[in-house]
Amino acid sequence: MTDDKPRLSLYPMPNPAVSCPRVARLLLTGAAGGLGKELRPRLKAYCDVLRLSDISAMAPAAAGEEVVVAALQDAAAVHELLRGVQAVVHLGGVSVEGPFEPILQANIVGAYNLYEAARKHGVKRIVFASSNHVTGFYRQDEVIDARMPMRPDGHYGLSKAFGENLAQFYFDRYGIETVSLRIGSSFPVPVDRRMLATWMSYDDLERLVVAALGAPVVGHSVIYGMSDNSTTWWDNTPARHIGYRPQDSSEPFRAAAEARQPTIDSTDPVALYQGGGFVTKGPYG
Ligand code: NAI
Ligand code: 15L
Repeated sequence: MTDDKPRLSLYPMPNPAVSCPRVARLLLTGAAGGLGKELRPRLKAYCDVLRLSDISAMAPAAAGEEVVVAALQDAAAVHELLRGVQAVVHLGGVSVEGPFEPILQANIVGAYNLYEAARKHGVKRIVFASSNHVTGFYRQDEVIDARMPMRPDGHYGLSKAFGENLAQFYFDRYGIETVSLRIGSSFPVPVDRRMLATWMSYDDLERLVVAALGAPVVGHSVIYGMSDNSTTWWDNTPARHIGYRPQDSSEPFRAAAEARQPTIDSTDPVALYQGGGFVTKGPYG
């Protein structure tokens, strides 16, 4: 894609490994969270205006930014949030396993509100932060791809499965395109043996999000969010059309991760299942 607008010098330069059409107004939900804070300065290079939203407080708007505090379960607020927006990177919501009610409100009702508002405002592309926990009950000795049945590992994984189904429905019925990113573990470094397989660097996260925004035709596509790790449980071949090519790997961190976790008990569910610790959480009643 070409960028025919002059680049403002106060914007960071885009990552040279990725390309994306420039979006006039891009909405980033979950902007106060770990990944939101990381993507905030990076996504400014791909849009004229970056609208940032979260239920929590965010740093004040800088040039080229708009900051809107909103709860995803508030349909009217989410409707206003989508006004004037061309594309969305939807990170907002509960990001860990826990009791059902908060997950229901933020992740299920919230995602529904977002897609309804997108439909009403004619938004055509959403990048949805799904999770590896949609398939967390596959074993660590299985390599799976996104065409295999979902096996959510808890309330959180169920809510992300709902989000992916919602995305499929809104494409089939209304033509809104989504790339669902089944993110593994996106943190500064991989800190344990499981994360040697699931880790995605922040630079690769940017590459993935920008590829998902810029791929010309995606319908509803599902891709696992991981770096080019030597150990992997996920085959992204069916999503090669998105054009995501990770550049980083967990391998340089292997020795440190293995030293931190010298032994594993292969009968422990945490070491057995791809979802790791999430598979044993709960029940909450
Ligand atoms: P995070 O928990 O740091 O950020 C989530 C943000 O959503 C928070 O700032 C929170 O205030 C906001 N939020 C929560 N409930 C809300 C509500 N009802 N209304 C509006 N905003 C609300 O999570 P993180 O790590 O930044 O993850 C971002 C997204 O990526 C999440 O959707 C998470 O499920 C997903 N993800 C992240 C992974 C990772 O490794 N960091 C792995 C897999 C998925
Ligand atoms: C997720 O979905 C969570 O949002 C993140 O905090 C990590 O727990 C990650 O999965 C993981 O599986 O490591």
